[in-house]
Amino acid sequence: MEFSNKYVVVSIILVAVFAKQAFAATHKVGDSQGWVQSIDFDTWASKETFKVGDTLEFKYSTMHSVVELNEDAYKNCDISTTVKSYTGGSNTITLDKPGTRYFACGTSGHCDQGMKVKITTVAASGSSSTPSATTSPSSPGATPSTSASSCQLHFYSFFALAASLVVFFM
Ligand SMILES: [Cu+2]
Repeated sequence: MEFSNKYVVVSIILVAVFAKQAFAATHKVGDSQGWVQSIDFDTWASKETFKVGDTLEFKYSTMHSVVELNEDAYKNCDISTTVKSYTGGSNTITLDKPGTRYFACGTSGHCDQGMKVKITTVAASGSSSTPSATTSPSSPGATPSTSASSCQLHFYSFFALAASLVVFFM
């Protein structure tokens, strides 16, 4: 009896560890189209929930790049003063803390054409703590995305994995 109790504890720990990882989602900017000029990225971002630990994935052709800007530079599409810049066609950026980060394309003129996105990251713990400041003015009819439900699917598959491990060792 004591023996199996030990595995119950181990399984709970396993589930907790896997669940934490499973909830870290990857957000592909622009979904299947990627980082291009023809997407309204504010609308895209409004359908996503960005949590600490999640990653942003930028995929783009060589005519583009990614620059991280401060708020003022973002508003003015001033790509001359960057916080950080990324090139190469594929970049993964980790959202390591709560707050708002600003990204644009570093190619001249592209930011003005709409290649810009504001990402507001919320704390990962409280799953229902949506920030009050993430309202996007350009998306009145946006529906919630499927990323939350895919997170849950991951969670349940990891739970099943952990549970089967426990059964196996018992
Ligand atoms: Cu561009």
